[in-house]
Amino acid sequence: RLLTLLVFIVTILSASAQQTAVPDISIVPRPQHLIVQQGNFILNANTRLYINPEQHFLKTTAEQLAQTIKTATGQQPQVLIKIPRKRAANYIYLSLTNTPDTLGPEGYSLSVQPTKILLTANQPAGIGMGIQTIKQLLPLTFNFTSVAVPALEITDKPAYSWRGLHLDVVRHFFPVSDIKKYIDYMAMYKLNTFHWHLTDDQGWRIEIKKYPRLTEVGGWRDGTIVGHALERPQQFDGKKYGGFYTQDEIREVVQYAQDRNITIVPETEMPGHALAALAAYPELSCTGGPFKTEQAWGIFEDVFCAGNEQTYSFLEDVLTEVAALFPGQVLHIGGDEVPKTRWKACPKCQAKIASENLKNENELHGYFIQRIAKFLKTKDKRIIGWDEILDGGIPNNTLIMSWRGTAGGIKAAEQQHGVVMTPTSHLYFDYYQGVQQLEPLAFGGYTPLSKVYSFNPTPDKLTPSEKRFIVGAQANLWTEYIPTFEQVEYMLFPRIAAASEVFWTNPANKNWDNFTQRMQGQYKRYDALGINYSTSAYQVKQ
Ligand code: TNX
Repeated sequence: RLLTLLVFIVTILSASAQQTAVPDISIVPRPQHLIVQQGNFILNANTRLYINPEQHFLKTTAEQLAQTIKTATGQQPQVLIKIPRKRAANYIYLSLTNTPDTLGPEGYSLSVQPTKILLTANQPAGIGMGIQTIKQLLPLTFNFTSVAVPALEITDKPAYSWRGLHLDVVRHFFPVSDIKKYIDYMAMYKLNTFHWHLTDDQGWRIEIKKYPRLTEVGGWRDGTIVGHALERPQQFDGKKYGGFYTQDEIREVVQYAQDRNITIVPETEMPGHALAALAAYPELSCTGGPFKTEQAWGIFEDVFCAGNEQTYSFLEDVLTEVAALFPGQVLHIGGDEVPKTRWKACPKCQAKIASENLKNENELHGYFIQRIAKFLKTKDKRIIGWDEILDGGIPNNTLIMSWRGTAGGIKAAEQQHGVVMTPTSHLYFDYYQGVQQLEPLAFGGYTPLSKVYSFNPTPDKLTPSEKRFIVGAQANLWTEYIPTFEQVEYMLFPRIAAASEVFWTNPANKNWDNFTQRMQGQYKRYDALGINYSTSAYQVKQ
């Protein structure tokens, strides 16, 4: 008793002597409903963290919150697996509930009261999303013994179910530690789909047990790409460059993402952008090669040979391994930028066109994609492809990634295919975000923060029933001009924040001025996290 009293007095004294952090409310993406109330919840070393004992699976997520609390208060609460006592105070309680069941798979409701913080959701992913909101209510610096979290009520859920971010690890390679950071950044902004671009002309980055040469040969090239290597020979260093992920590493990343409610959609490019694979196995081309893993970027005429049966058995083997590694239901099979030059000149391709009653090489492209889709269906997977695949006809249940503007997506929705909008015009983060002369070399194009923010994934011209086929949107980060992870961060931040609001927040709640105000709080967080963000949105116009 005496001891308790003593502890109590010491706590009171130290609390009054030390600083209390009062974070501002600058949540991004903006929640659907937010009401700020009187008072604060005081988070300190006495704060308890509970999860519902019937929901053990919330433990991993709760531990992530415990770690953030440690960063804020210096003390990491233990996760207690029980219901808090009725009269308990100063606790956080996470639990799933079916009432109200209007929150959907990722929605949550957060109630911060002076005595407790209650986070409820219908499904575990909702708890994960709510925790991201709590994190944004806490400071990111040490040395506060307590934090005053403003009392508030939030009910929140996403506008779109596919909130994607893509990373090209081919043009430049990033190790697992960087990929995990990338995933953390996605989680921070409630993004849920990581499109991992793993194969292309300039490299093959995923270990395939049956075809070791894919990474032994295709994983490496003779020099780094800085822009057009061939146009800028002075920047071409001629040093062996590359890398790949082992299957163990892939599994590790998949688990890491899963713990943060992120699904990975791996991309295995076909039939184009395939030179790394052809360098390893030239017999899969129309001409027989030889080939080298490409050093420049571009569109190349040598692609997988669609007339060669070996191509299909090879790709089926590869996709069997890929399908086993990634538990998500969707696999990306590329399909973009496929020159038909080789197929035109290839007797086997012409024979295939005749035997399958196809009209031309475009239909052969369609045949190719459909055959792969059919195979993947036997593995219980559905495909997504770049909008070019619409041209050759696609099976039901195929998703379209509309990158050449929104036209492909509109066409796909009209044909009742699911659509992810990712137009170069608004969501290409390899493009400049400020005045070109003041920016580091980038791909071209111009996608400033305000333009990203202004995007509406659902085109007005669609009918209400067609609109339902827009499953979401995604930002893409191609890395031809991005050799380091520091540069990845620069291209990503703060545009990722604008994109998250496009994907999560209802259009009626979006407001540019309000967003830029909240961004001031976000920039402080980037500083605390040591993120290399761009301030180009604040450039003085020349
Ligand atoms: C087009 S987007 C490509 C990529 C490039 C990108 C650069 C797409 C499906 N294909 O191969 O990296 O432009 O912005």
